[in-house]
Amino acid sequence: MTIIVAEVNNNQSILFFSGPQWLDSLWHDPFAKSLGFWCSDCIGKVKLGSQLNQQDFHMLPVKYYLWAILLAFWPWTVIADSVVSRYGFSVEHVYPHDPKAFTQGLIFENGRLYESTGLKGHSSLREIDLETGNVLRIKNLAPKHFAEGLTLYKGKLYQLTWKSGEGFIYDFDSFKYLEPFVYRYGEGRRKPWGLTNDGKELILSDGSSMIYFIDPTTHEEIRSIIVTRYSRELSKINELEYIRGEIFANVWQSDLIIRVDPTTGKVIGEIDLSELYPDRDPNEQVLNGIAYDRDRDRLFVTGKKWPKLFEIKLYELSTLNQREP
Ligand SMILES: [Ca+2]
Repeated sequence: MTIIVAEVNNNQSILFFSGPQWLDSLWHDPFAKSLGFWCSDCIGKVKLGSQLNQQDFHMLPVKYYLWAILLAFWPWTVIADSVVSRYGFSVEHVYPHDPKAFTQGLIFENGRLYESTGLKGHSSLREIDLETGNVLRIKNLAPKHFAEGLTLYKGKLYQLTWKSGEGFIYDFDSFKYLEPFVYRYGEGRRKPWGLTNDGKELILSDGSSMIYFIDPTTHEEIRSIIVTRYSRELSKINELEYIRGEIFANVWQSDLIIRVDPTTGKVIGEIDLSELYPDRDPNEQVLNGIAYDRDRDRLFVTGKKWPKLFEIKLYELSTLNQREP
């Protein structure tokens, strides 16, 4: 049997195969850009676009066979309520964005964008005119800092740094530095990535599958969730935006934005943005940066060193309720 895996729009996948074998199970992992399959006498996981011959199946690691056994006894009724809605998008407006800005945090407030840019020697806090992309105000960080996520909570801007051990809190109106944002969440080494808030607590990611809820005053961790997609942990959670009761999140090096239930950590929706800016450098110019205009219900997205920032509108494509592990 030969299987050829192709990918068409919106992560829809097509399998072409010769031979009479019936595929008993098929699951698609867009984050690994792979397809898993399980047929009457085979089990495997292949990258999209690849070609496999039957003899390759016997070369697959033992763990896939163990996975097959697990799948056979998987309690499908438990998964039945794990529904991930899929969203398409339309581009409403395209705005200029500084192609040197290594976007790590992005928010929208009072008609303007506020951005945290990363990389040592290039890290900054910026106020940006949406229409022109012009930087209206900038606070450059010391070269030793690598800035990360950004959020606005009760008149104060909270900006993370990746490895400096603490972040910065500024007065929103004056950009004046007020005090450090002390990292007290989690355990062990703390290297935060993304930041947002729900009006009560700061919400922080660190590149793992964890999302932490933090008291804005004491900086103590209140609770945490583990992001899961079809009961599997999903890591590399990056830039965040709290939007109408959900956490929207970039997943590092992925073209998908996930929508996470803040109570359970379950992925309840995903937006495929692979067609948004296809001309980018796939290694460096990764999708990162979500901002929301509450007053006009506008959603803005961009990426690291993207020359453009997009206002997009979402529409529901379908609801997946696959028999996925
Ligand atoms: Ca954001």
